[in-house]
Amino acid sequence: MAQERVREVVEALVENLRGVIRDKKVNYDEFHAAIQFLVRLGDAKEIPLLLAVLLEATVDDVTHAQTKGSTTTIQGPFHIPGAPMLQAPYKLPRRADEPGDLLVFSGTVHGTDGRPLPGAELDMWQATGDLPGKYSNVHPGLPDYNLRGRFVTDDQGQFSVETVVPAQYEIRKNGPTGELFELLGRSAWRPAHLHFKVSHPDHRTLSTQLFFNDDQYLASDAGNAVKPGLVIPLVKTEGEDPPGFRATYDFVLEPS
Ligand code: MBD
Ligand code: FE
Repeated sequence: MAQERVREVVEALVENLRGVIRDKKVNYDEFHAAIQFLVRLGDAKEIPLLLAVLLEATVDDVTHAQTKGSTTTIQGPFHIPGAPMLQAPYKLPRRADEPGDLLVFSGTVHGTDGRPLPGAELDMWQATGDLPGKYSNVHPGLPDYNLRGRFVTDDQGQFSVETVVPAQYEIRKNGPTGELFELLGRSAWRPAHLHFKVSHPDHRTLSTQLFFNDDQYLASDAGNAVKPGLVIPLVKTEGEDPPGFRATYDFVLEPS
């Protein structure tokens, strides 16, 4: 980052924080409690989590206000680069006894000019189907890259991937972020969601999430990530064994 820019942003940040100290007459006990909180946050490795839920939606807003592509939303703290490249027919890696209902998620990727984009890469990750949802490589007890994978669109710009319906996610209660939410009287729950980074040469990479109709946490997402265009129906598949769900979405990338 250019030194000039670091100065500009850090000076504004410090000036704003000093303003809060003056306005609220923050005292020494409170100052030391804030330091302790930040130390605990770091020790618990929750700095990415807290910044994602408190601030990332605003970064998304200022970055993507003018986008002509699909609705974006926050990437969140749990993306892991280098997820397995899948071979068709695509199936996110999952355990033999993976809990949850089967989900076939399909759709297309196209440009803002309406042309399909063959060879677009979708990097997809999600929580498990048991409540509250858990992420591999984050929460213990799951195989590496469970429910994480990358795959590409076919020559029609289409894709289809088999996975399970994710469960709603709750920020853990026994960590600094969960304790802060409790103190603020805020819900620590996120509605069930699928995460995506969609990329293609000469196009802007799209980071987004998809949610499902009728989720009880859509209006109170702890991550502040829900936007109207990102809520899709889960359609029950009739007469299939085992029974499951289908969902579809068409991603639109803008040229870079
Ligand atoms: C998540 O799963 C998530 O996606 C975000 C943004 C914050 C906390 C947990
Ligand atoms: Fe998530």
